[in-house]
Amino acid sequence: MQSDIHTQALVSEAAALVEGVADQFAIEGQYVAGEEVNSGHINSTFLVTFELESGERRRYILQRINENVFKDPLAVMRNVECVTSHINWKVLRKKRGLGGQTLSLYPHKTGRFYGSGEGGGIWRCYNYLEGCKTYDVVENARQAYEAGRAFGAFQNLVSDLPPGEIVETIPDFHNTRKRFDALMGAVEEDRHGRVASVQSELDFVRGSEGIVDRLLELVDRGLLPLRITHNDTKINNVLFDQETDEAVCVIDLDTVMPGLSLYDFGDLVRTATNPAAEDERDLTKVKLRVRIFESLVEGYLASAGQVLTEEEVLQMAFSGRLISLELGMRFLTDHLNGDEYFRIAREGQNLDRARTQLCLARQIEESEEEMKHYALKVANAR
Ligand code: GN1
Ligand code: MG
Repeated sequence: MQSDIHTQALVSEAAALVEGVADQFAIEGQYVAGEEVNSGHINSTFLVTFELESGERRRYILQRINENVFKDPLAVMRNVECVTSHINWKVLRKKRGLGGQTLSLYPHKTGRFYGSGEGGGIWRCYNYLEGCKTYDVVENARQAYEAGRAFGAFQNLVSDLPPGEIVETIPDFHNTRKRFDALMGAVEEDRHGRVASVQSELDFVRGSEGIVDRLLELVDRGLLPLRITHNDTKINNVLFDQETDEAVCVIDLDTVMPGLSLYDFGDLVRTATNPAAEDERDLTKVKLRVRIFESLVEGYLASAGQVLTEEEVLQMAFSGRLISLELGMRFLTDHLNGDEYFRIAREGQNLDRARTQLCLARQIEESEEEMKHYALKVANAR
């Protein structure tokens, strides 16, 4: 389950494209190799190696932003620049304890932190943090604590950024009412004739309609604050130190936008508590591990506890259920629409993903009260 980084060789056309783009960034040395990174459902990601005159090799991450998903990639870049600069400044000047290493963007020859590639697209280049690894599945409570602490620290680090600096690059990204309505629209259209085969999934979603407005209503009533949040807090967006297994930093900042801390915590619950792959076909493997949830709470509150309100703590358990339902709805919508949003490697993959998410949402519902009390207990003990 654990990996340094999974890559695959590039075919010659892609190799030439990647080399051409890499050469336009202010990277020291000569380009020597490029590989594709197999993770993430949205952007195209490459690991590139440069060699210095001394023979030392250094690696970088080159990414092309998916413009089908991010309609305004320059706005994405402005958000990412703002957040990386702010965090770098803070880690250097004030809060060394919150993580020694951070992501940095490299300048492009145009003087910006991005450039366009042959054939279009907006590309950017990050440092590759050596000595780190990611997990698709959390193996133990300590890793969960570390992941919680890392995303809590992120929340803490960006908590004083002026909200006006960060724009909403994907409108209503976590709006669960709109996600519900989009699914119902896809059912109505049934463009690929797939609705008949997903009735039990749809029954579950319809039966859950009562919860899709819950956080939105709390926002309307002024009980939940809008913050700057990460919005894509899957467990494999945390880098762990290969030797100590401590969390080093969080990556994938494209969806940093105004949002709710609960969307971040909920997505962490969704991806960390379940020991099965997101696209697992054997649903008996999908499990809510309550012990992992508890460690996520402990880690998250340890680093973000002082910025969170009581209502945010009260909804931590619910947020895991809601975000699992949300992703269930998103994957199911995409399956019905013919897989146009999430990249797939096999037919039916988005349906499999939807099923695991709905299965997890159901299990969280069963343990929600117990989980809620645990979060309150940890918060009150602080
Ligand atoms: C997408 O590409 P990746 O893995 O970083 C998606 C997230 C989903 C996730 C599900 C911009 O993230 O919202 O939670 O897949 N990103 C976008 O695995 O839609
Ligand atoms: Mg992402």
